[in-house]
Amino acid sequence: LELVKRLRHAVSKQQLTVYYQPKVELSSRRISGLEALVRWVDEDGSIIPPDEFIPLAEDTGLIIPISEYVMEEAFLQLKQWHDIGFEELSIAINISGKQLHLPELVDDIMERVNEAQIPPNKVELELTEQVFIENIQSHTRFMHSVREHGMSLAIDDFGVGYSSLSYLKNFPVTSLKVDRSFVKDLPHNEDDATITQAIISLARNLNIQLVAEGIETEEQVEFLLQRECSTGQGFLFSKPVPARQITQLLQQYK
Ligand code: G
Ligand code: G
Ligand code: MN
Ligand code: NA
Repeated sequence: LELVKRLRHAVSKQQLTVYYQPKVELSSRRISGLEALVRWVDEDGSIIPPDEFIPLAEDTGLIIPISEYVMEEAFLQLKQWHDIGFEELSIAINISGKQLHLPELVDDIMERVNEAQIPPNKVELELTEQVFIENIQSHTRFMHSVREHGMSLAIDDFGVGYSSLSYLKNFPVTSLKVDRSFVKDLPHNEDDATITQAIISLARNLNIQLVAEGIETEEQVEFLLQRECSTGQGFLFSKPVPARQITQLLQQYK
């Protein structure tokens, strides 16, 4: 309960901030997009990671103002990056299952996208597998509406949930993010190599883009490139960092 109080306070006192982690084109190492990841900066300046407060925020409804803050911040930041010459960049926003019950969610997102004057096709929403498994009609409607507005839809942490591959066929998904647990022990762990290979083939055959998460070594990049997985994210390229560090990275690679 104490934590709820502190979180409520943090939201109202604007102690939240957004970090960004690059999504990288593996062959060229160019940054193609950024994932927005919320951080809580406590009174003493220490950073509280989302794992420690997102579940609580979901249970208390605080996820709604938090998500509104993250989107507003991230969309305005993307607009700035577009304006300084990086028009191709996209932004990915994590959306929790709890938010999908809001009937106005897509309209609310689109209003913010339009206000920030960014093209909807540069916005990607990341949903975890759980959302697909629940198979609630409102979720299906949400996903179709997202696509009709021209935004992209990714399945985050792919492969760790109770996967039914049928949802890849039934939902209008544009990309899959291979969970980092499969990438961690590549290329040496044979089971992980087999699973990753299978996900790559699946995505290719279904015409869905693939992003490998948690890339930390050059060997992993080599493995993925040989199997034609073209995009990745991970500490090898950059940890999640504040916007100004992303601007520096962008200018370095230009
Ligand atoms: O940034 P980090 O890797 O610690 O993130 C941990 C988890 O918190 C990730 O699974 C991510 O999806 C989730 N998360 C981070 N930022 C947000 C956010 O703005 N909204 C939601 N719903 N989840 C987030
Ligand atoms: O579930 P989601 O993918 O949204 O979570 C992103 C989280 O994964 C972030 O909190 C980020 O810190 C973490 N992450 C990103 N890249 C790496 C990596 O290369 N290694 C590890 N261990 N964690 C990573
Ligand atoms: Mn994510
Ligand atoms: Na993930």
